[in-house]
Amino acid sequence: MSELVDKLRGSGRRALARAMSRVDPAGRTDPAFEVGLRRSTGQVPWWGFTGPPGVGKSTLIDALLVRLREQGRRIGVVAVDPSSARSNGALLGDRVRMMRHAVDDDVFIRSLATHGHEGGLSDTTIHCARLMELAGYDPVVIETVGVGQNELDIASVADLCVVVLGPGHGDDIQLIKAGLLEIADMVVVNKCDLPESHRLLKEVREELAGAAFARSGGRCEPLAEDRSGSTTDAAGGPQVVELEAKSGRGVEKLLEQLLDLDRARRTPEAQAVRGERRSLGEIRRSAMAACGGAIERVLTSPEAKQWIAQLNGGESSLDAVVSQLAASALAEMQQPASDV
Ligand SMILES: Nc1nc2c(ncn2[C@@H]2O[C@H](COP(=O)(O)OP(=O)(O)OP(=O)(O)O)[C@@H](O)[C@H]2O)c(=O)[nH]1
Ligand SMILES: [Mg+2]
Repeated sequence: MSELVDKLRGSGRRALARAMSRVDPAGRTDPAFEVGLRRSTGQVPWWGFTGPPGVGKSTLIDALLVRLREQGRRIGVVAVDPSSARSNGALLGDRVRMMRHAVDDDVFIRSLATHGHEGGLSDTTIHCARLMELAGYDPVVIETVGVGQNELDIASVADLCVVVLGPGHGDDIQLIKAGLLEIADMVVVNKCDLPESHRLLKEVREELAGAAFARSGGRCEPLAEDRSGSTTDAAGGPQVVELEAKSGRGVEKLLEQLLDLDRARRTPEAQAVRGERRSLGEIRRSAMAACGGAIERVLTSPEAKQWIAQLNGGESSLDAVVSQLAASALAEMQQPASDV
């Protein structure tokens, strides 16, 4: 397996596409391959773009791709779609948006459906990003749709989080309230060619000012204008960038800021933090999935019927039933896979 990992190092798109087909969407990737991949990656910061559907994430990434290609960079893009909420047509949308790069050997775009993974991110996303890194794509960009609290998962995977918002997407304010801004290294307000963007910008800045006020323990920290013209709060909050992805206005400046952040995240210290954070996220996601699956299986067993009757008849407390369930689920998880 490690030879396969070695072969992929700096490989072309055909080899990479073949390797990706080995990454099982159900998450049962060969453990030795997975270990080899993990050991051989982690140097490249991954750039995450998240935000409501249709806000312009793919258009923005496409515009960044053009500029990164001019700098001679090879870029990998993983576009994740929550399959439950979207049609196949929409999934194709990301590719269409970035179609002009399809013939470019140095841009690799992979669209992934999430197959019910609540966080929108699955092990497959991470494996694909690792494969791209191994094949020499740098940066690796991950696009996810911010549809709710679970989307905050991107923060455990990406090293640099760009939250994209836009006027006319009614759920923006809810997302802001749901903590989306907290995971942002940068907040992009896109579609600033539309007049309604002023209101959104105002709301975002107010929310960030409120968060900065809370962080500083109640001192008033005014929003400061940095040298590139975007605003940042003095208490270390994210920068707010005004953008028109479609016309390209503001993209150059955003890229400069992204590259600055990217450089800062290539130190050995940042790499160590990244490794720990990714591993914690992977363990958490896998363990949650395994526990959830085992609990569901036990709940449909004859044993569970007894517990339900006992609870219903007032013979057991809920705590007692949950303890029994947990013990049975644990035993289930510890059985060899062939016994399950
Ligand atoms: N007016 C305006 N429209 C834009 C701008 N950027 C993108 N759009 C349009 O917004 C629509 C959605 O763009 P996408 O890039 O597909 O948005 P997305 O966030 O990737 O969408 P999903 O992947 O489906 O969530 C398209 O019709 C774009 O042309 C902009 O700066 N101004
Ligand atoms: Mg998109």
